[in-house]
Amino acid sequence: MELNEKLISLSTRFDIQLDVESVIPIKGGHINSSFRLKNSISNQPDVLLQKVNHHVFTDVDALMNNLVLVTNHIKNQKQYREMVADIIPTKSGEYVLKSDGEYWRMLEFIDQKKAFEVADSAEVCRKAGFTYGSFLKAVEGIPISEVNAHLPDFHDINVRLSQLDEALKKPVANRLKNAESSLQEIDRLRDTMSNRLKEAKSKNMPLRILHNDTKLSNVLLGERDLGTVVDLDTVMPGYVFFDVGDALRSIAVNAKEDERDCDSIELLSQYKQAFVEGYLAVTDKLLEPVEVESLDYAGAYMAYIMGVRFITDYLNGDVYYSTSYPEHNLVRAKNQLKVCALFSTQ
Ligand code: GN1
Ligand code: MG
Repeated sequence: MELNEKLISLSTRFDIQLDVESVIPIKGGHINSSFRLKNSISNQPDVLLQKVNHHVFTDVDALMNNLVLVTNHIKNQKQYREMVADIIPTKSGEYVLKSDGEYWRMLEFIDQKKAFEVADSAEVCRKAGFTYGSFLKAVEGIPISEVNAHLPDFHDINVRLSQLDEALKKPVANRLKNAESSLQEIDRLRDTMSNRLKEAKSKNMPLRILHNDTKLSNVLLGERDLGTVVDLDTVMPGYVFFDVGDALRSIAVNAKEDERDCDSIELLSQYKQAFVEGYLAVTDKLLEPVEVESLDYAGAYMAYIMGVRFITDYLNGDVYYSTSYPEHNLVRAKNQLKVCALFSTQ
């Protein structure tokens, strides 16, 4: 069956009035496949149909439990309602459709707000900070024990470094040499980064319910300060500097994460400041001093972890992230290590 035909046929299994006018693939994500289905029925929203990558998300039910839990909790708070998209269940009342060994879900498509790859003003950064900060606040009432850590140790640098060490034992032919300078940079910062995590643990930094993929393009912004947070696949417990750092590595730089020309990458301190201001405007009463202190190294830590993850996947032969050309993961790794260096020396 042709792809569009398949998508239209899958869409009929969901509980919504839908007459598909066209299918638009959504680019940008490295893991799931996403499609906007334009709806020709008036007063009915367009929808987002997504195939959840169950090779990466090996426990789709645990992921979906988190998504439903967090979405319902946020929707029940009037002031935050528009911060998440509606989940559209199947006609038999399930949140995920299992079909031919694949996992499909449907969400409301938000078209009144806009996603940014790279920030173009401090205002965008402030609103992104305000929205991600509001997310942290809005999920406060959920007992953390109810949230599944379905990708364990997701932002644990020691685990990521040991995955790199594993990859180094059997790298794909000819790739080790190209990775050399990145590996040296990773070694140089190894102890510093791993100490960050050690410190967080020893200082009893609280674990909170995080988004865990807070890049700029995962927040949709409009006129109001509060935007909509998308891609809730990695909602899991973690330390607040994971979310702030992940946001800063994309918000406070002038380039995309796969910009090849590393010399052109610059840190934009006014953007960093605007994001943090927006974030703290909502969370300052919530955060403990040890968490506020951690924001200083958040960007460096998360850019480092991305550098480690990208180079690991490069050495493994691009088995995790989708890539558009053979050196794509290497380019991403060098880029993120440059961003890390910029954050570390500022
Ligand atoms: C992946 O879902 P997507 O493509 O936005 C990854 C994130 C990385 C990101 C790098 C489950 O996110 O951790 O930060 O790529 N998600 C997973 O852009 O590994
Ligand atoms: Mg994601």
